[in-house]
Amino acid sequence: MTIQVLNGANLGRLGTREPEIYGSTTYAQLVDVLETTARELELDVRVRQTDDEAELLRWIHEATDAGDPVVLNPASWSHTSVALHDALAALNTPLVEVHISNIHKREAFRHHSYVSSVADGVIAGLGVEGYVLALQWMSLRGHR
Ligand code: CA2
Repeated sequence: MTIQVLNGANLGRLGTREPEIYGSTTYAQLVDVLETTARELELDVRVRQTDDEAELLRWIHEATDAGDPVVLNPASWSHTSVALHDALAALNTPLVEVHISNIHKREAFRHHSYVSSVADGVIAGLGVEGYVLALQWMSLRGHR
């Protein structure tokens, strides 16, 4: 079983602008941190990012078929995508939604997420450490 850490639109640009909102960690550094954390927790993880919503849907279908847990930062698709909600509703493994920023402290259009109602848990506003916490929860729950 592999924990799929999936990242949506524009997160590959992390660390290049808006450090006051998203911090200064680059996407490559985030991948490094998560791979190191996974080794320490003896978890098998795969970290990916896409700017293509269809590709993200495909990865979720693959995780569903493989029975893989998912840590997901859906980025802007959180606020727009019923297709993402529908794909995730079919996932029969743990799902943690992660947002680097606290979406509830920001513009009103970010306050609703189509993902939260099908997630086991939501972490928002704790920076990139939110992903580490999600992996720790997976480990505590024995999802490895
Ligand atoms: O806080 C989060 O993690 C978000 O999911 C990030 C999304 C945003 O649309 C959500 O409302 C909240 C934005 C991802 C774009 O990230 C960038 C970061 C730095 C530079 C460019 C893009």
